[in-house]
Amino acid sequence: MSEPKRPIDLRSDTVTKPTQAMLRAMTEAELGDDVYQEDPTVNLLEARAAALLGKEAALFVPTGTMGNTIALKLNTEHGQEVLCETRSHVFNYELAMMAWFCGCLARPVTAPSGILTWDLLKPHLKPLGPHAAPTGMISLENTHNMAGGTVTPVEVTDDICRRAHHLGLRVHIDGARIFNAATCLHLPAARLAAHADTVMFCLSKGLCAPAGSLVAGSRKDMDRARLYRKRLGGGMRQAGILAAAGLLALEEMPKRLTTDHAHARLLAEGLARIGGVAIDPTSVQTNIVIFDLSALGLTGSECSERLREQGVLANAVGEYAVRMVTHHGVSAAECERALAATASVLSRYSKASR
Ligand code: TLP
Repeated sequence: MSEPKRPIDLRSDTVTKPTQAMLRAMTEAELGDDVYQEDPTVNLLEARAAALLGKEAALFVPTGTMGNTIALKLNTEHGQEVLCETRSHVFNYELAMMAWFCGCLARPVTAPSGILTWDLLKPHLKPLGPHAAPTGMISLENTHNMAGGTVTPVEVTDDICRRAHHLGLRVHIDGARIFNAATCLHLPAARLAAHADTVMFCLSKGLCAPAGSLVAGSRKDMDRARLYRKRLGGGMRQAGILAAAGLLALEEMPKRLTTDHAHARLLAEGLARIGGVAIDPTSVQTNIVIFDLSALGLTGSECSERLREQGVLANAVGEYAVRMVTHHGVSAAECERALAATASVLSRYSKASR
């Protein structure tokens, strides 16, 4: 009997597994108690991350959500508003942590392609008034996940930072996938975050580490961040086991992200050829492909179910939208197979909708 084929998992780049080299490094890592700041591997990772992001210091945190929460807390006071994009992760996917932990209200601003500009933000800026909560900060997302992995041009980020600072407002970048953005722009990640006050990036997405993210910023902010991390229960002990994988993730993995981006383009171009699928392949800049099925009257969750039966995993991300994310664990051949499965599933609906 032939082995059943493993599913092609396009749900997210979070499903990536550590490489053999990472697993080896994890068993060999030098360890200490990181709450005492005595884990040499964590210390090394934090120094390396700070250097790569061009900041004075960085802090290792278990998740991107905790990193964003800490950064938002550093940049705001209770009772302020946080300007963020309508589809942003900090607004929709972090269990209202900006309200729960930071005491702030999100002020969502809709941007085409998820790319906020000063012109879009400006009408929403507010001083303290008898009725209005003042704007405390701006949170950007680069790449923008739910806008389809779009990349903010560096001039746009610079402009927002410069004008925000002029008004005394701080800027955070949710750079969960900042290395994908840097790869797309052919720029170092440090350049993308050059003028932001804080930046968070994840090791556990396209970079394949099993867990962990980093927040980077000024030394003073990172000292405070360490206390917030402890309050949130994120003070890990021999975390060097994870940091060892993180160091390799930073060393080895950014250079292979172009492959994920090429695979995403391949998926997008194939999807665009399937009748009833709405997607502009030229808008796919990184490793995230979001397509719309409203012309077929097929919901995202139904499509996801039908694809699962064909051995393809993809998440619904809207009533009629489905997301496919490429990563280290999927080859070009598997993308082709996923496309064939999608075409086969959707052909039933295109007939039904005629
Ligand atoms: N994104 C996950 C889901 O939570 C949606 C995914 O599968 O894409 N910022 C951005 C832009 C993210 O995409 C994510 C995770 C996070 C922050 C949070 O990271 P974790 O999952 O480590 O808390």
